[in-house]
Amino acid sequence: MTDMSRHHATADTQKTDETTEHPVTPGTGGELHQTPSGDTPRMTTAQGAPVSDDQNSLKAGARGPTLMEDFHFREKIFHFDHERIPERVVHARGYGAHGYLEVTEAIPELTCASLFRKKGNKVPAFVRFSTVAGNKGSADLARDVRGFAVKLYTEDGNWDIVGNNIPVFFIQDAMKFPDLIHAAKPEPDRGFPQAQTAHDNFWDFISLMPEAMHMVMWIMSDRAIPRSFRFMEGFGVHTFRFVNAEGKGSFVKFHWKPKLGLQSVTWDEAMKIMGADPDFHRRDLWAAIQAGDFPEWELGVQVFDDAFADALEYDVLDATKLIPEEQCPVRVIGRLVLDRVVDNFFAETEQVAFCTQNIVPGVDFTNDPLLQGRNFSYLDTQTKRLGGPNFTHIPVNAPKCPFHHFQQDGHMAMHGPSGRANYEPNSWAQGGPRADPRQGFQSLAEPMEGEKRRIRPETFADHYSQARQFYLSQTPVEQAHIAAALTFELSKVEVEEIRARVVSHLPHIDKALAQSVAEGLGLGMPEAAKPAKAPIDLPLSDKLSILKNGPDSFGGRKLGLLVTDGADAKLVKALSDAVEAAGGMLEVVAPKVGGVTLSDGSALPAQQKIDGGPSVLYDAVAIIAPAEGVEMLAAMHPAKMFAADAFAHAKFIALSEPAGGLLDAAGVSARDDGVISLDAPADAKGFIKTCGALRYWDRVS
Ligand code: HDE
Repeated sequence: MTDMSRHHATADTQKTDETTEHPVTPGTGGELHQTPSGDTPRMTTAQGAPVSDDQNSLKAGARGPTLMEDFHFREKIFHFDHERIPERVVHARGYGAHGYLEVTEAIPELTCASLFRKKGNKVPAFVRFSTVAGNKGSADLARDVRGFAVKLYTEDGNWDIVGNNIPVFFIQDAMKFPDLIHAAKPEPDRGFPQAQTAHDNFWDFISLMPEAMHMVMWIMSDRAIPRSFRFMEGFGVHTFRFVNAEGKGSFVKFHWKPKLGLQSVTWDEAMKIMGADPDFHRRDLWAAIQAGDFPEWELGVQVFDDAFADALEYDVLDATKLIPEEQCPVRVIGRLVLDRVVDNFFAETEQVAFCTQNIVPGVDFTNDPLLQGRNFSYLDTQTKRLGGPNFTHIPVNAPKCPFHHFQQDGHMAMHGPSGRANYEPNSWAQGGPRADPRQGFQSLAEPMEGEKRRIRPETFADHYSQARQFYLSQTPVEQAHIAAALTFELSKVEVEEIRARVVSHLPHIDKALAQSVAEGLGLGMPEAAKPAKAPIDLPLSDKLSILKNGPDSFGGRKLGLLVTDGADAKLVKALSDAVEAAGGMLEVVAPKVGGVTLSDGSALPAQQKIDGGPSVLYDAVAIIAPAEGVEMLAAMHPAKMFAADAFAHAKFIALSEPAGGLLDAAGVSARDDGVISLDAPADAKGFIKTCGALRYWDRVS
């Protein structure tokens, strides 16, 4: 890498936002031609030859043909032609960052993983968040599961926990994954719709796969439209094994809990954010890390034994089921902090290769048929995507511990075994690495028996009980969002039988939900589907709700402040101080991006011009403007939408004395406890404290 950094722009030069002055000399064709100066390196070809002119190809005469011998031109175009690699078949759109995992509680009694031997152990981590269905260029706010893939570079090798922000999955057996994904992705004849499940193929498949019903409740909930990666949970989904030094195994489920609490947006906001800022989530992560506001999650584990597993009403090998935290508490054993953005998106985020089979001594798989299938898929897909078996030579994928093996050659081999020995056993003095029966990876010595058959176990047959448990554990607002999402999605389905077939599953979850969706679709209530196993009532779990687990803090959240010339400087300052004190962020929105002149004559720069900064981009809004300013805003459609949307999306709104006029102009005559007057600077602190509730849900419930 040091060699390469001589030739490439360094991380520092890439990240600087300052411009530099280059001496400009006229090129032969009269174009601007920049020459090296100061710290600017001299441009070279990829082979290192210095380049004299990067504007003009080599020609026979000023107006003559381009010459084949122009190696700089040919190399430049050739490389450009090869810039793309296949995008991930799922999870194509994603965003990654570096950080670390620190162990906060040693658990040697549970696992011999070296990482968990001592409190305070710290290993580097790379995390990539993603959506599933959309392509690389799709919008961040699509209704979808979010990938939450974590690579831990431990001293015993790389450990990948390739999870999601939803703790269950659609299907029980990996055999159905290609069908699920084909059904969710754009329909094959027409190539649309992009990044959404609101179409016939998806719901046709779902309606015929009742095992998906639990996951359907989650993806129709606000979990599928998170406010930011920073405010979502992560789950390993499958049941894994911990294995301790005595070879004793226990079951384990992995959880990531965001320090800033959970938060989602509403569907109407999601749709508008997709237009206003399709990069909303990646921009948020980048900005938070660059501001030193490092996102953090707790690593928690649910650990249990065979007796606990056997006593459950369902099978812990079934990935469509979870274990409620009330039944098996999450024990926090570490913290994950993301503190560094990537130097290069392609080299790191695009080329990172997560593999579920990357585990370390002390961790093991279970027989979950979905996990077993994934263990084949990830290695296979990386070979296709990254062009060969040497993807572990790419820095983001390479272990950071010493590694020695006899694998060699292949495309793009960066290193190989040195010396004569490239096989084992051998009798050479420098004979290379040897397996270590004591320290090497040991699988849990789990007894196996049974007939060789293609079969789904009986213990996987209950498809509705946990869907019901999830739905009934939500607040009324959240339940209403699930009903609205189902109605929205099924309204995009053209074939009525498919809509009806989906609705026929809902009475097993909740009769009122089924009724509400049927009514929303203008559909008579269809006969209920015949369940493989009759659902039962399970205890409710508050931990399954987002709103019951809100942060009660504005920390990490963003206030949109709409101002005009003449806005009260003292109010603006008080508000800005209150946001800062709460650990939040403030973005100024104004009629012009150049900003405004405040009442005391000082200049306040804006980050957004009003039509580029709609209120959907903010967690709460404030409008501070004098009477003339309000009059001006009232005549501007984006300003009226700013106010009307903030109100419709149940946001807290602070208004300086005449600013209520903008709400009136936007057709919002109602006022409630979520609309707060900002009469004096002293009111600012109280407003931001109130914003800790994130939304004034009473307005819409
Ligand atoms: Fe994946 N999945 N998956 N998946 N998955 C991929 O690997 C697959 C499943 C998940 O940021 C692919 O590198 C199969 C569950 C994440 O790079 C591929 C099955 C969960 C990511 C693949 C599943 C996930 C992937 C595509 C059913 C949550 C993105 C590109 C048996 C626990 C990782 C790639 C990143 C990516 C296969 C089901 C999470 C094709 C066969 C369940 C977060 O290998």
